Amino acid sequence: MKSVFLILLISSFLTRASADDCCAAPVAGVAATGTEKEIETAPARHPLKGVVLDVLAEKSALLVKHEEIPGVMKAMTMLLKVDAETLKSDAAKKGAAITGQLVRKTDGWWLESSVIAK
Ligand SMILES: [Cu+2]
Repeated sequence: MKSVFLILLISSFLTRASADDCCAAPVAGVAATGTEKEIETAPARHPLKGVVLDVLAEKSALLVKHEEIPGVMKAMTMLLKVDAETLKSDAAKKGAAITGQLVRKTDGWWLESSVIAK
């Protein structure tokens, strides 16, 4: 019983740690003063290059392995929310090499204007 609790504790910690890796240190100004309101009024857009590893239609999201985005994120694999139109497009296919705009919104990271990389 005790070990089950410990595993839960560790896994929740790990989940948090990886989320922090991804989302804690974006633009300096946002990190320093970040309220949700500020992020909402001025969503920065960051060019992203990556490969679609999976399509999670039920979550309206793509699992994307993206290159480093200087000053925003190291190279990593993460879930990115996309709109319904993108979800139906060629950019939402497993193995597709894509480019797009990474945008941080109050509900998480979005990939916008995503197209097949040329
Ligand atoms: Cu990322």
